[in-house]
Amino acid sequence: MNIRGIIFDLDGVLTDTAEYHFLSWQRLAHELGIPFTRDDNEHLRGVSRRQSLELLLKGRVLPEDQMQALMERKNGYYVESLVNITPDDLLPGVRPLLDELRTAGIQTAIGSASKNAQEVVRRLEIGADIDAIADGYSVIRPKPAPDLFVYAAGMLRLPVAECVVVEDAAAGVDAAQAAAMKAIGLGPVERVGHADAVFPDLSNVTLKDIVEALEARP
Ligand code: B16
Ligand code: MG
Repeated sequence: MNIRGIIFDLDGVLTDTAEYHFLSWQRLAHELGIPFTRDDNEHLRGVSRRQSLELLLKGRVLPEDQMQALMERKNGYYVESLVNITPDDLLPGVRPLLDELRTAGIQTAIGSASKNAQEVVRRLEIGADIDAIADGYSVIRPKPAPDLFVYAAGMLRLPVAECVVVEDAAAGVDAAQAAAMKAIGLGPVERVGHADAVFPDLSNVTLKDIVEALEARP
């Protein structure tokens, strides 16, 4: 395939903001008297803010104004923690891969469910390496709907068939495939084994590795 664009998920792919999401949801859960563990947090990987709250509430249904207030409270805690993010928080392999893609003339985008993606990109200081950001404000339907990645490809002005998605969440891999894009899954096969190619993370992963891994799949 002729790869002209790579669309990266943010949390779990370029950086690990999952810990900050965890601490923020845990603080909220504690205030509400609801148990919330690291295992519970794994189920929130790549999941939208609203769906995360619904999972945290374990089926309890609250009036809409209370849902909004709880999402805002959690986001306040999360935003407070973003001051800790520096370029050192780029996950292993990200910096060299972004440099290689820039040299190779491959376009790059972010396709993140987060409404805080712009701020995280700013703090990671990768704005100059990324050609387009599709985030939690870009589309209505969250992953696994294909919308966010189709939107990102549109921002790059590339056909979906020439874009590859890199994702750490099962719903993100589903979204890429629903958008008719090849998906690189990062993490355990139990989570992302349905991707077109799987790596543990981006450490030492080159453009050639990505192309060869995708070509190796029938
Ligand atoms: P926010 P990604 C996702 O980021 C996170 O993995 C997920 O835990 C979070 O709930 C979601 O963004 C929304 O984030 O509350 O900041 O809008 O993996 O899609 O980059
Ligand atoms: Mg993710």
